[in-house]
Amino acid sequence: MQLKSKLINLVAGLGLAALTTLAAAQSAKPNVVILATGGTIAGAGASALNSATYAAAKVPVDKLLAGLPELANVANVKGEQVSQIASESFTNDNLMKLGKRVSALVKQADVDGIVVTHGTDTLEETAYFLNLVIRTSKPIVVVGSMRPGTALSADGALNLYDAVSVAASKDAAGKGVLVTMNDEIQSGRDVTKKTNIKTEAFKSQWGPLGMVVEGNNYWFRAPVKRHTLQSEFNIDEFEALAPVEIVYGYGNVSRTALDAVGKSGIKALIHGGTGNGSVADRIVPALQDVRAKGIQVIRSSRVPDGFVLRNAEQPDDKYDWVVAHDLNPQKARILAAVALTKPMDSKELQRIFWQY
Ligand code: DAS
Repeated sequence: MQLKSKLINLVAGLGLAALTTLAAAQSAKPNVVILATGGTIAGAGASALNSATYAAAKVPVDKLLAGLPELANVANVKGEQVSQIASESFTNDNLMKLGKRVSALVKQADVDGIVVTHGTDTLEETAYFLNLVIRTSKPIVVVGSMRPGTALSADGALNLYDAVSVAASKDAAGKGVLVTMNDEIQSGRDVTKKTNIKTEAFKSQWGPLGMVVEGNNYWFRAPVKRHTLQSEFNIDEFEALAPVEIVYGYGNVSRTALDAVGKSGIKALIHGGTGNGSVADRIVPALQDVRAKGIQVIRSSRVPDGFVLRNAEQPDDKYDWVVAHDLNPQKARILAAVALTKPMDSKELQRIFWQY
């Protein structure tokens, strides 16, 4: 009888020790929350050969995490399904709902980092939005994939592992919102989807901030524009983004689209011009009419790289227009939509475009 009770005590003791060790190991690991929104990273195709033909936003976050047990090596992860959509269908309401959740989570002492899984089509817009309005130095990493998890050489699993690894890293704090795609760590402000059909799709004209390889971060530069804790914008202080639309410049362009958009109740119009933000001579009066209605006019460019010079292609001082600096039209829309949640004149808006 004595031997039996000794054996039971021994096993109980060993079990307790193992549990204590496990608990200690878990408490030693950072806590990362994964907010899933949909996209290809949650996509599924009919066969392994369908790397480009598939349905996005099908796999729930719990299944994504269950398929990647290696995440437990780097962090204690929890998943939340914020939405399940292809990101080309994102709206300002989707951005606000996601941003409010991120803002609430980063205030929690038991949250060390956030990962947002997202479609790649508008990933750059969401990453820039969070970069502007979330007041935290904790790492926030937005991640997607160019191929569904069902495809040969799918990129989602490693992109997600990299995202969690970076979000769990102390050295990723204070660098603004980050994007991990294809082994690179990009700035959420600078990165854009440059290619629409290969895994090396995301680039910044100013280069990545660094790389992540086998769970280790290698940093080579840091952002200089204002973000997160240094931002004057805070998602806790507004409930909706300002309405802003984009019109493009091209040969033979007419003012039809611009006139229609100018009547839609917007607060700013982004002109994605040719070259250095050039405006066709027949479009200048149309933009002046828009400005005369009190709508801000912001000159961006359809050309991927470079930046729009103020008073170069157009007399911005004279017309009371703003230039988008190096921001492409879709990023300029995000900044204007955030900035114009507050009343301001074009001089103040131009300062914001220089600083963010
Ligand atoms: N339609 C794309 C999107 O959801 C799929 C993707 O690349 O994520 O953004």
